[in-house]
Amino acid sequence: MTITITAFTASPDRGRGLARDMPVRWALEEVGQYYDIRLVSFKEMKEPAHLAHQPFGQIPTYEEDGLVLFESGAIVLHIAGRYPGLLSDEENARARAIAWIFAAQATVEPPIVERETAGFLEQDRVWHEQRLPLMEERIETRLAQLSARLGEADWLQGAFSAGDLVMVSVLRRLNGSPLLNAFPNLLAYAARGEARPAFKRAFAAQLAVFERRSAEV
Ligand code: GTB
Repeated sequence: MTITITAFTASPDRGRGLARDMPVRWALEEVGQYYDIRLVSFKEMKEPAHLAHQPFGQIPTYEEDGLVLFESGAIVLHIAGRYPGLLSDEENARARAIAWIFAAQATVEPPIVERETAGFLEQDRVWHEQRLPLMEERIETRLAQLSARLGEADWLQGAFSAGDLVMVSVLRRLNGSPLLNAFPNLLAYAARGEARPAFKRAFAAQLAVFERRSAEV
């Protein structure tokens, strides 16, 4: 059965590939699985049909053979477990690569999202200016720790894995930011991820949605 995933009809990232359908697309491209996309508007995301698939009214979702999944990390893990190419066959290496999926979304990403959200929603608050350096410090701490662990290696756990795919997806949220630019090995790591043919195909596919939509409106 064809895999179907959901993505924004009109992504607020304007084709930059920062929404969370991107790691799912990328994972499917890495393992060579064809997929269909169902585009959903902000309104449709909050309606019962979509909520039955994603209880929080968000994208992405994933459907395959009667399985409906949500949470981009869980979806990438499922793809990596089901199809070869994103997780080692060696048990310990596999477990450690999975740990990096969790580290990316549960440890590195939260301060990045906190600052992003504050930028969107709290800029007019009197305390925003005071809070900003604290938020940036938390991001810097995580990046410094990640940078120290990666060192001069190409990937976090031996060969490229689902852990790298999710970690690079998280770092991309800081594209162009001095916070990321301060860590040349992380910049090079993210660039290595973006240079992968599977990433390029996934990026082009989401960009095509944005361009088609822009031509229509
Ligand atoms: N933990 C969930 C997962 O990983 O799947 C989080 C899913 C999520 O945050 N989805 C967002 C969403 O559906 C889109 S990706 N938001 C609509 C809503 O909550 O009503 C997050 C995102 C959105 C926009 C940008 N951007 O514009 O750059 C980047 C990332």
